[in-house]
Amino acid sequence: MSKNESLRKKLESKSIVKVGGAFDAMSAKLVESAGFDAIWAGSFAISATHALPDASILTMTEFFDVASTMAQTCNIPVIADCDTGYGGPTNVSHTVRKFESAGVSAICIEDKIFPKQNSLLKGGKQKLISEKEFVAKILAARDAKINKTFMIIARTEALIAESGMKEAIQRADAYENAGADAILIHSKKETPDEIIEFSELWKGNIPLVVVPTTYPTVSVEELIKNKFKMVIYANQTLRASYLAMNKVLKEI
Ligand code: SPV
Ligand code: MG
Repeated sequence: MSKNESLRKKLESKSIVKVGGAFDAMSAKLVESAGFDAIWAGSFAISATHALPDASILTMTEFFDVASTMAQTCNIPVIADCDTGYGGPTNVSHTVRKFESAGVSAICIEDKIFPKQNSLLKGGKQKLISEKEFVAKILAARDAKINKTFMIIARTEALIAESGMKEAIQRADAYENAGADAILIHSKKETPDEIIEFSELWKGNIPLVVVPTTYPTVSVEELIKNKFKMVIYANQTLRASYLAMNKVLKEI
């Protein structure tokens, strides 16, 4: 079974798919050895390893090099965080072709303006592109994939941008109708209330994904109870390595 098929199968058969964030092949291997279902090649962590902020500064090729090395070295699926898709629909088409042919199993693109700022940045300016513009990116992504098992995860930042629950639901519907294979609903709140409200109101039929960085105490059971099918622990390996390296270096 291909890694793409295994990700699809896990989404169907498991109560929830657990994804661990990584920033290079070594951290990705550690995520794999720890028993996670898939690897998140996160833009925050990969930018940080270049001593850069998560603000659309690295190029698509730089993110691609990291994700493709992970895909070459790991036996579990890699999900690449492709930010805003590195441009318009044509850039998204090219991105899908590159990442899919390198053995990455899914890309995630988000509905913010380029250049974007990290969703959790204190005082960050979070601006969305229009629903119509983002739908055009999803259509381009859907049409560019060669194998139907490759996944396009559409991430709405409507709650991050404080555009309201109604806007988040409407966008998730539009993205599903455009051909997204999953919806990532992101929140910067310190409790899961907002994403739980979203899951109660949204009547979509594709898997719902969360990144509980600001509400890390939410239990997997609570996520399962609220119909979430994938949870991404986005930058734990980065934080762990930063703390460990700092400690060891200071002790020398
Ligand atoms: C990342 O890990 O790059 C993400 C998740 O996109 S977050 O940092 O929460 O925006
Ligand atoms: Mg990111």
